[in-house]
Amino acid sequence: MRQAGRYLPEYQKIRAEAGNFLNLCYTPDLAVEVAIQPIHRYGFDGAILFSDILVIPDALGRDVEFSIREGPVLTPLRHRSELHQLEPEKVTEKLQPVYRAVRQLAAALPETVTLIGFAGAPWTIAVYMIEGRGGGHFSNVLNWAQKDPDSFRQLIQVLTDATVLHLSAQIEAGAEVVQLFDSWAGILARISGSNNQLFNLWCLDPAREIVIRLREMHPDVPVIAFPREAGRYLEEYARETEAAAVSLDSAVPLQWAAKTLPSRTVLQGNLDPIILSKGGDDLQVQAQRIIEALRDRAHVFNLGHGIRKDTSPEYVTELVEAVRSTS
Ligand code: 1CP
Repeated sequence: MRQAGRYLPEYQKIRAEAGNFLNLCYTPDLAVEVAIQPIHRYGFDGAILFSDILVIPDALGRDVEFSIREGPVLTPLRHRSELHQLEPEKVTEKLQPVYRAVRQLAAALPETVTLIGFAGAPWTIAVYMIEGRGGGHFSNVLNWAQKDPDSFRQLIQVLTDATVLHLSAQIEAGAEVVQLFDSWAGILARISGSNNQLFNLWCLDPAREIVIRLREMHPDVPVIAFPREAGRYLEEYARETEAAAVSLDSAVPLQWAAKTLPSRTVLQGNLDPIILSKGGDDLQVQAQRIIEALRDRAHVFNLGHGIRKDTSPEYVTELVEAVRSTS
């Protein structure tokens, strides 16, 4: 999950200097510096590239801004007539600074630290592009997907192609693992009820296409997939996408996951970021519970979602010590 960011004073300082968030993402020296800060502070085994999932809509020519108070804001895409303006094959040209950052980061990190590249999954990016932001009722994106599935498919295909190109370029620049964030998969899981059709069409199928196309180009690079709040669709998702690893949100019951998810799938995640932000004995207890529940599985210790900005950096130190002392 996110490592850098607003909970770290050293990040705040660089963020203030950079002014605009996308500026930070597109200035390799600064992006490398903020990606390395948590590695220096905590000695994590993996470093995630400093960037954002919304560089894809930005590179596709949509207006994207990051407001300190509201988070990301985009000019909403509401008409199928606008789709022809989106050119996925141009994305890697615009995102060259991101690949330069990956290259510099790969050179700067200790050899033992794994470099993780990432992108948003097509459904989640479509949510931001159509709604113009992350929260709300999601009625525009759901209406479009259900009432005009042909043009919605066109959008998802543009985003699938752009994602494959973007992840492949990160791998060529030095990313050793890539993670696909489907942060809003839960909307589809909830409305799918007993019929998984919408979830499969817009979440599972594009993820499978991305995993398979990347594997053809880069057979040794694992893909971690994170369909947040996919609930009971997680088993089918893990099986059908063939992702090397799945990230578990904090609502996934671990005994169920350990027993049900394919044995070849590496499991990651699950610690509730709220528990980390509170620290104390409960943090120790919950970390042990996760390690214990996944003892017989290949497991990457991680959070169930991004770190909260009210998290004290000291609690992260305590968590790293607790995990290192038992595993
Ligand atoms: O260490 C890191 O921070 C790694 C880089 C990283 C990653 C992996 C950032 C930087 N963002 C992300 C992923 C990301 N971005 C996701 C997927 C993971 C998740 O679900 O959290 C999503 C949904 C976004 C979109 C986004 N960008 C949000 C969430 C808004 C919402 O709708 O809930 C926010 C707040 C941002 C801004 C952002 N991106 C990254 C940082 C450090 C920040 C905060 C920027 C700031 O104000 O300084």
